Amino acid sequence: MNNFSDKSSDNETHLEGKKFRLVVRSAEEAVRVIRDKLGDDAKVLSVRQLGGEGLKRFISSPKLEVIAEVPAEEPTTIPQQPETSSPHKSEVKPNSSLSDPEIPKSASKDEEDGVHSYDDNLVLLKRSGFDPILLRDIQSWKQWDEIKNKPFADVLKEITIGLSDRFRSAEEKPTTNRIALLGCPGVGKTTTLCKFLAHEVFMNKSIPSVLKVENGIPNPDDALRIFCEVIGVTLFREADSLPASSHENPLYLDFPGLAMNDLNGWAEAGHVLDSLNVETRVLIVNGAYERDIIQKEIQMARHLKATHIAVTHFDEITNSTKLWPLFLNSSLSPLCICNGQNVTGDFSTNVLNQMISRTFPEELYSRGFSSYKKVIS
Ligand SMILES: Nc1nc2c(ncn2[C@@H]2O[C@H](COP(=O)(O)OP(=O)(O)OP(=O)(O)O)[C@@H](O)[C@H]2O)c(=O)[nH]1
Ligand SMILES: [Mg+2]
Repeated sequence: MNNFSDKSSDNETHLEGKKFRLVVRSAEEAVRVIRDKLGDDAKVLSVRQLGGEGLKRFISSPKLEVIAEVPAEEPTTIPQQPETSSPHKSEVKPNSSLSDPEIPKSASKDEEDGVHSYDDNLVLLKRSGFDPILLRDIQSWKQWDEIKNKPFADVLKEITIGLSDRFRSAEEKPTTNRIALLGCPGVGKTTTLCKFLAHEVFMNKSIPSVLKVENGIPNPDDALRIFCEVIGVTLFREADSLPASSHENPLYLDFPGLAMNDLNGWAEAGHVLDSLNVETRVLIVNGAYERDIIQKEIQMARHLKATHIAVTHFDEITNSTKLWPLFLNSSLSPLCICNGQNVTGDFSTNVLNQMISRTFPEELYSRGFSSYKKVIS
């Protein structure tokens, strides 16, 4: 990785195909430095906040680390991704966050022999922390009778295929130019909004705006205000003066937390969204919460006609299998998964890959299930 401070700007032919790291205090500074030093073709690969995690930490010392690349004219090798995370680039990796299953000795022997009974397979899945409701759903699949007595590696493969097919066959609702992020207090709405803003500004090169809605509930905005200043986004507090929204100028709406049992509050938020012509209504849920709570949030979100769902705190989840039934059985389109507090990254819109990568513990994969990668590529 190169650093600007090490480079002389008159050496431009040597810049091609290289990556550069710069630390800036604003998006405007980043754009200027990249254009002046690297030229118009340079692309931003990733942006990360420096100085601690979370919005609150960000405001004490707002600095951004930007990784930019000058494309090679004829690239001969695939450029390496920087270490910082970038949306849409999630890789499928086995998960090690679920508790390791205590695999019965007899099962290991069976597996060596390639022989498995139906019961052994279920025991292995249960012991690995596999969600009981998901397991029940899977047992109701038409092809389960064929799958269930296969060797364990094949059972995992078939489950991966079955889940992926069901995920893909659900209707994928496109997003519109006005996007509201809604949900219970403290679930990560504003942090997720900031991640989208950073992605719009740096990756999509669009000019988003933000409307902060109060709706009778206080919605303090110091952190959001400073973040918007740093990345050059206008923050509106009144709907009267909003600019027209378009693909290049999307509008994001930051709502205060809606109390779980306050049905009127959810319905009222829905009316506000109707009056502002906001069609994309994203329910933000904390994936680390109990399934019943998330289920209740999904029910409440019907009162404001939510269209999409985004899951935060995926980094803190020990068992993501509970999320499958929520994704597959609610009518909300999965929009993104958030993996941490970093307000400029740590999220991916490739929800399927994220889910598959956390569905089975590594221990299960390592038991001879080498072909799973081919299934979801
Ligand atoms: N580990 C982790 N923390 C997160 C994630 N998303 C948000 N947080 C943290 O969760 C806390 C709440 O985040 P906010 O974005 O302020 O939540 P909010 O829903 O806007 O909260 P209210 O506006 O008060 O309702 C902050 O400490 C965030 O840093 C995530 O994906 N992973
Ligand atoms: Mg908030």
